[in-house]
Amino acid sequence: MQEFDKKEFIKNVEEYIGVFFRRPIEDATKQQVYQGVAYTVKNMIIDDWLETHKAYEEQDLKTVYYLSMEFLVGRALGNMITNLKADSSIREVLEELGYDLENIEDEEPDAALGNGGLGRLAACFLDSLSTLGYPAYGCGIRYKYGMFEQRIENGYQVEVPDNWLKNGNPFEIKRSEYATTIKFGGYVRMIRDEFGNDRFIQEDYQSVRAIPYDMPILGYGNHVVNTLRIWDAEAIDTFNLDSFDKGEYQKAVEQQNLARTICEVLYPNDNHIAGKELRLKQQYFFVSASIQRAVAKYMEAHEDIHKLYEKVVFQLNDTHPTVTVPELMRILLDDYYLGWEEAWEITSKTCAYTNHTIMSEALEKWPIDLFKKLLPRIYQIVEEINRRFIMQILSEYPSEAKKIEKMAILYDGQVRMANLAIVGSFSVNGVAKLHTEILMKQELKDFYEMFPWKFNNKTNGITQRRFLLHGNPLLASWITGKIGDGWITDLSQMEKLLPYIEDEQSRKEFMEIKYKNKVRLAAYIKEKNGIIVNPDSIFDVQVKRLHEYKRQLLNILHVMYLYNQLKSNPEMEFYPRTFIFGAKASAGYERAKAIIKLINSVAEVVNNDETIQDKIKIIFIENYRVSNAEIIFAAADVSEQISTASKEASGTGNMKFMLNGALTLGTLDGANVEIVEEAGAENVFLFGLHSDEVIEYEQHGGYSPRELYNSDKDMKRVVDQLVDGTYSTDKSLFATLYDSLLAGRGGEPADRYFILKDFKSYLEAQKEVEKAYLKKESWARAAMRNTAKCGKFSSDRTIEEYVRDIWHLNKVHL
Ligand code: DL6
Repeated sequence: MQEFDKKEFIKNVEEYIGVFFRRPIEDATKQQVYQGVAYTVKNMIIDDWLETHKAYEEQDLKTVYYLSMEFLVGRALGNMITNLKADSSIREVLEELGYDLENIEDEEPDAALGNGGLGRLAACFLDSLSTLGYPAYGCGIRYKYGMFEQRIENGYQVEVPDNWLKNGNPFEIKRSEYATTIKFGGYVRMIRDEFGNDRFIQEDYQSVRAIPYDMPILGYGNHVVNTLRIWDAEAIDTFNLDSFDKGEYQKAVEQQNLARTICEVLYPNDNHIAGKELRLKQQYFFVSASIQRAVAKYMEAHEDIHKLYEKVVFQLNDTHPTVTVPELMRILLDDYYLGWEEAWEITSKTCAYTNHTIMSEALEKWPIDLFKKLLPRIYQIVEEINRRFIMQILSEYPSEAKKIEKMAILYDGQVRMANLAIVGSFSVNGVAKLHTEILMKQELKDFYEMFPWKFNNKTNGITQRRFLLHGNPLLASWITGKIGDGWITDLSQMEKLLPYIEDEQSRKEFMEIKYKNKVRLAAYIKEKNGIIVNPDSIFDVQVKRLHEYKRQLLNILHVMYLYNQLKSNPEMEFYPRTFIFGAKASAGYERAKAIIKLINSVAEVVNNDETIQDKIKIIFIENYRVSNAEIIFAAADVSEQISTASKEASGTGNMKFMLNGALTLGTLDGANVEIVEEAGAENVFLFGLHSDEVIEYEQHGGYSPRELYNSDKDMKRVVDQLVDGTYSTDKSLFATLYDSLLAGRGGEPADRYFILKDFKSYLEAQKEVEKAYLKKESWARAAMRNTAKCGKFSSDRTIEEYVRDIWHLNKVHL
């Protein structure tokens, strides 16, 4: 990266626009200017990208391959400009050309290659790895269609395909030279080679070509550029006459179709596994391509495959890439002709697994028949891993037959991916203290007893560069003015803000910035929703995927309750509140979609009821995604983190709100527990059952929500309003939600997520929020304290812990 040269920059932008669009810049569309700027910015980092990789090779550094089905990177341009520290120079140049940087950034579609927290975590990790100077590849899939675009029509969610590549992607580079072949199906034949050894070969398979596209991941101001490598599929044999003649026409067509479908679309399920064959194909496709390439790259510079783990570590982001374990075994056994024990030693010293959920519907299991048909050689290897593992269980626990039932990899006609991941990895981590504890004490108890040394916790984190420096420039520069810019790469320095909490002027400035950010969000809402919201009201925000365990239903039931109160007592003391929601529901998740419709139906009634004088506004932000998230976090007063205790593994939105000075209203779940530890319980609003209480109820068949409902008239009223026509002329519209609270379904207990159980305590906590907000000075203190104490939640800290305890990487010297 050279010094910023304004003339050169303009010349480059003009040249790109000329070459690509045959237009002078004056006539270019905004999209064309964006492309010109994006190519120019990429050009500014190309040399650093090359230099970084040269240095990795020269210094022979160990590399982490972060294998993930999802990378929710969002937009790249703004982030690169931030990390290049070129924000003000480029902003100035664009202004001279008559453009506003934000407007140009808005031309870039989000790279929405992920659902929610898991994918965004992967993106934050890449940012931190580069900023800290550690060698890393993100390995994933180049979905043609990412997370769907959400439109709200008549209050309903409508899914529109996200054609994010329609204008091309200026930041990617196709690397055809690293294409690899991936085989599916067929059968495995054993042959005896010339040295008398048994070899396994796959025959009569279908194959596709995996082609990598590389995207640069730039560190902050340090010239380090790592790579996000996403794989696309291409057909190997297009119609060749040869296969046509041999009657293999059908096969050629099938191979084409396979290539066309494999990377077509991201499965839009969060914490829920659809179990479709195509999904398993996607998993094996990107894993096999990434592992083959990683091993080949290692062997280009090293001689001894036995030492692979000294230079390579594969981190499995949830169970989705678990086929890494048998795939690496396959490569070592079949391509490098190693014996089982030596192959296993290498594999189990190279793979590490992160668990991101305990939700049973998210635990991956594949029917053996499907697995075997699609991946016959991989299945054979899994069978052998399982056989040996069962022997080990039998020898360690000779009198505990139950252990096999619980721990076997192959059981009851299924391949249990978490079990395979644990057995094949040297490290198993959870993503927040509480989550890891639950894994060790409950969900994975037997594995923990058998392999205690594998288990560890790595509390999630987020990158302050995107979610403060880029997303909240006003606050970022105020902080830098007070404590210097060290926080950008060392978030623990935020503690230096603590003394300013006692300074009245600083508190005033801090809250003025919050107010301006609320005005910015209000303008966005006015533009997108056509609704005017009052920036003086409390901005109470819940943005995240829609899932019953995240309890958006609890939130809206509380709003319905408040509305009832105001209607029956218009003069009651009430501080105006704007309830802001943003959430996508999986396309097939009926109850989640009904909750979206309910929020919008309540909004329709309440927002248009003049008698309540705008005291409550309800806003549903359409198409919640990384780019609009940045402005939402900056504007929030209250951060709703209200999942049923024990269900949210960590949460990361909670950290982004805290960073931006919002106060958490939450349960003691996931990383909220650690937020309380850092911010102090007096600066957080807690309510609800604790995780051990929830688990206790679950183990003993739940509780009786109907009793509660019958004994609490306010609760009864809001629950009844789901089906009495208050919010819909069609009284059956929300019956599914009513039933979920009171009746349950198909063996599922009523109120599985303890919404009614926690209702009263949530109402009380909400009342506390209102009271606290009225005390302006102490609210400002608490808000500042949240920002000042968020140091722990930087993904830089998380990555340093992964490096220290799991990956053992060294920093590059440039
Ligand atoms: O670890 C990242 C993120 C956590 O913050 C969330 O609490 C958790 O729900 C999420 N887990 C998943 C599990 N996925 N599947 N499938 O998305 O991980």
